[in-house]
Amino acid sequence: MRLLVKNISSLVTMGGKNGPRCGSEMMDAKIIHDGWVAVEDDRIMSLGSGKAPDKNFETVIDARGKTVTPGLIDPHTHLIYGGSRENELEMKLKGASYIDILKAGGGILSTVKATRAMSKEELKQSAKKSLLEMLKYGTTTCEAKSGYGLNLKDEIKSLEAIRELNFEQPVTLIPTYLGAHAVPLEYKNCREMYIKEMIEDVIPIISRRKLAEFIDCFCEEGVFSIDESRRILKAGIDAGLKAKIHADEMEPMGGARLAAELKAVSADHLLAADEEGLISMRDSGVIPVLLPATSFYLMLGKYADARKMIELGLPVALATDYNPGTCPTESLQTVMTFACFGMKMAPKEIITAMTMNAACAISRENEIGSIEEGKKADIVIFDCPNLNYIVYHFGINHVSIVIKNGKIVVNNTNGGI
Ligand code: IZC
Ligand code: ZN
Repeated sequence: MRLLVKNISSLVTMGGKNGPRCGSEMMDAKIIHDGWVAVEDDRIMSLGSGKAPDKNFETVIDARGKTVTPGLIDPHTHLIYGGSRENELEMKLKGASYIDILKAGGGILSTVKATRAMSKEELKQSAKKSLLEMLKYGTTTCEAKSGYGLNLKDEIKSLEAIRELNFEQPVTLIPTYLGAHAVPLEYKNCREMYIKEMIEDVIPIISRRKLAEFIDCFCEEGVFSIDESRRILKAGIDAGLKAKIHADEMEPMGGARLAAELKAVSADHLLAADEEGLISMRDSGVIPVLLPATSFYLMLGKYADARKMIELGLPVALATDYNPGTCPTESLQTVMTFACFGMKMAPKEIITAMTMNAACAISRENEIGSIEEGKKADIVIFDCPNLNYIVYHFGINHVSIVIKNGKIVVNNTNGGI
């Protein structure tokens, strides 16, 4: 199957090294004007500017007036869960904090109850709806965490759901084990036993069955301490998993430094990270994954300091944090709004953070994250004349066409391509 996208007003290739784009490099999105991209089967065959090749293509898309980018990559989602938490809204408006609600047995723990009550099939059906939504907004790959089972059986159920979903719908999923998301109620008075069971029983099984590629830990005041997080993540690393960490979101815990010490692939959130922690991340090659839609939704009145991270030379990535409590949105276009107007990131930095740097945050930079010869043909066509326009005109879906593995999977043009 051969497909051609031609007459592209603005082709954002992200070409160059398959690796993190650090600091000022994030402004270099390698944009081609009047471009074209040729696809063969699931790969990008060639690209250029000016006159497109006129070989026999089965499908030709005219992208005049449009902007084309690599498929968006969401490197932090809590995809697999049961129920929803709109009941917490009024408590929040009255001033209850996220941690207050969790300590009262709500928050994550109420989602755990709903998730345990659902079968794997039910969880998959629910996640499929979200994945279709992601795809419509331009996401072609996402990381997906477990973390609402919090026992061997239900964590495995969640990770198996992720594995199976990879074959049942177009979005590529990267599985992460997040048993250290909260201490489940039944271990409330013996948290050490829960940690020991994760380390001695659950992690070895998940690793042996190759159910996860990453291990993550919610390192936060009132959830898991630095020492506990270190033990859990180390156990995962020793078992062959790569590390991610929810770090320094609300309280400055030293999560950024721990990520550097463990050579984690990413440290996520980082609102309260100090400069020393950020520098240690930079020097150890840890990707900061920022989640500004969550900061907005938690009404924190502040965002992670993206400008400082870029100034320090870090390769910032962006994600939704899609989850039922602190960020119920699948849309990376929504995240663009908060990245720009909350964190003052420029559109070129934002697209770098949602493509190449996001690919690095899930160790997929050799396969996806840019439009270059030989890469997977994951491509989004936005009905916008240039990149700035996507961010500028906010609150709507700009996607015209999504191509995944060389196939059109979303088409909002009424068939008139
Ligand atoms: O369900 O509250 N922050 N984990 C860490 C979450 C948010 C998800 C949730
Ligand atoms: Zn999260």
